[in-house]
Amino acid sequence: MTQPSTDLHLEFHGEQQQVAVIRLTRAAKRNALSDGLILALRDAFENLPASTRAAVIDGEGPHFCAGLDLSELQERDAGQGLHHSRMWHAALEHVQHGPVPVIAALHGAVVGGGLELASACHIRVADDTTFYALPEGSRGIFVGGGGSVRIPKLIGAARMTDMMLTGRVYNAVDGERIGLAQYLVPAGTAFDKALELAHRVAGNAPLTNYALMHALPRIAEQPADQGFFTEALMAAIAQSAPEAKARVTAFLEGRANKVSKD
Ligand code: 1HE
Repeated sequence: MTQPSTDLHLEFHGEQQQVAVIRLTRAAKRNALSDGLILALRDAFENLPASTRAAVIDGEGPHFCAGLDLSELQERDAGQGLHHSRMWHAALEHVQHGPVPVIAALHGAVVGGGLELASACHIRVADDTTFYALPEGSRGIFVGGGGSVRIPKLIGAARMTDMMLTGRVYNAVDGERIGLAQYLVPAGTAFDKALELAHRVAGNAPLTNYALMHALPRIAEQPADQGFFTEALMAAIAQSAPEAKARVTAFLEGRANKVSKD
């Protein structure tokens, strides 16, 4: 484990401390992701207590995250660049395939590596001030934090190519329209909405959340025949859990909420 970073704040919400809030606290540098901050993020996800059921990531100050700390970019040769990118991959793997679903609360700049971080999360909530860009294209570099794998899954390779070739910036409304965020909320309310969603997610059966984080993305990559088979295995495992049986019984006995459009 690396040294605790003063640029990352961790707190817990809820009676059982079931929701972790992980906040980038480097506002003076627009939450730019230094090596130390990326490693701290990895460690935070690796060491979440067993009581944690969902997490929120947000950023202090007017911007979610300005991406890679460009002041650390200068002195790397090719080999070091390769290892640096793999370090980001390992850290964001802990976000995407860590212990719990992660909800990103977005506002202001969500750019470069900031968008790579957001795209490793399971749900993105953006407020009206949010804007998205991949300035790597104009800086003469390439994405290195998993963006070329994850971002096309959200918006398609054509839109990502356009963002990098032309420096196109998407505003909050268009970002939600193309799939960069699933929720669009008034300015200043992304964190509250993300926290509300995290509490709902935390209330799910753990195996359902596990299936959505670990089985669904793999099934989506599989040929249909294999996908159907993996789905059947996951369905059988999830429904055999005592918690699933208890929840279904509660509904049948009128003790659980109905689906409602309000
Ligand atoms: C930084 C960084 C950074 C700000 N690295 N120091 N990312 C970018 O190319 C985006 C670069 N940043 C910006 O375009 C703007 O800073 C923002 C739109 C995010 C915010 O603008 P603003 O006017 O609110 O802030 P600012 O005055 O530009 O920045 C405040 C300070 O943060 C300033 O330092 P100061 O010492 O002069 O106060 C900036 O230098 C500093 N700062 N962004 C380092 N990114 C795994 S590969 C990923 C590859 C990438 O992410 S490339 C894209 C990098």
